[in-house]
Amino acid sequence: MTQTTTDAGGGPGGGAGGGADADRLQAHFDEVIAHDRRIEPRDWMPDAYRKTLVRQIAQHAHSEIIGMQPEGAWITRAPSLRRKAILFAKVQDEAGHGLYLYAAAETLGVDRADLTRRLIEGRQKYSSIFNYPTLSFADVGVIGWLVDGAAICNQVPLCRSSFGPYARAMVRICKEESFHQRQGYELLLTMMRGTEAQRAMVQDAVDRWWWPSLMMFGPPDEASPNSARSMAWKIKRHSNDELRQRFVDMTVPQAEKLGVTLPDPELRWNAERGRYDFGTPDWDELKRVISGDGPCNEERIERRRRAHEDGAWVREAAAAHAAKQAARRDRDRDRDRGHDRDRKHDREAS
Ligand code: BYC
Repeated sequence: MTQTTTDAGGGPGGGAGGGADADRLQAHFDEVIAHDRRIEPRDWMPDAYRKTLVRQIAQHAHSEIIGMQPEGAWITRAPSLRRKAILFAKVQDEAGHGLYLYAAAETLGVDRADLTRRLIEGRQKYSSIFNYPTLSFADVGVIGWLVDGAAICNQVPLCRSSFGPYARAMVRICKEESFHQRQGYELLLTMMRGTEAQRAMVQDAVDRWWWPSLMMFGPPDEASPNSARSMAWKIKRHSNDELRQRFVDMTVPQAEKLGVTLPDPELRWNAERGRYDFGTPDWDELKRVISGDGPCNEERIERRRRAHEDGAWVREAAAAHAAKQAARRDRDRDRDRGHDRDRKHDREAS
């Protein structure tokens, strides 16, 4: 079982100072990692570990928030009240995931407003998958099945990540993601039992989302600059390729049951490996999408920027309300202290 470590005297600065102190702090950190215990926000940690976590957790949080857009576009066009209520709840869950993750990032000494600014200014990334358009309601089902399915493969191991707040946030997120995946699969099963046109919509959506879903796991291991260090620190528990393979192995039987084909002529069972062989994603496409040149990058960021600006009055109102409450609490405390003083004075006088 994973345990929590004690404070080794670090704090958000993360600098170990020099000499024996630095060695002692580094040795403690290494021991915590080696014994599969957890680093907590007040523990000392190397600056590069902190930086890697901020990068990954912020990207993850941004992905959840930007990820509300492709499916959110279908809330007003859902085919029934039941589907609308389900989609509403799912998109709302994603907002919640973003909030847990921003909160986890803030324990590392960064500010959520600053992270949002970095996203809007294109200085921080979010998952490539959310730069593809949702063209039909079948896309909502396929996002649940494939995108949330890929997210589960990637994120269940993150529940054992070495940084406590991230690992704990992931436990709750994964529970909700697995519910999301089942709702997507159930929607697709329903459509596959429907008309010929509905089955064609599902197949078309699967054809469009299959390869982008495989790209969610990141570049191949030999082109993944961060993996080795993140795995040594037990932030990431498996390599990009290993998780991609797990996703394929999990998904192929589900596709067969659903009655859809996956758009990969090289996909076949390899009895020797006991795993599926599959084709190579278009890594140039992934690079283009990550660097801002996907089908919907501009639209997604513009929408996020507008939502942030439109929401400024809510943040200002909440801050003004909090300030008023704090001032009222101070006034009440001063008044109570005044009453206590008067009563003491009366007692002494009588
Ligand atoms: N898209 O060295 P690598 C969800 C970047 S939300 C964009 O392998 P790392 C959901 C990578 O950041 C799903 N960028 O990196 C929400 C790095 O760039 P920088 C989000 C990508 O970090 C709503 C560079 O490429 N999930 O499920 O070791 C509705 C080199 O890559 C991508 C997470 O965020 C990509 N696909 O591994 C429905 C999970 N891939 O930062 C569903 C947490 C790579 O050096 N994150 N890059 O400039 C991770 O597990 C890891 O960060 C990754 C990448 C596996 C994604």
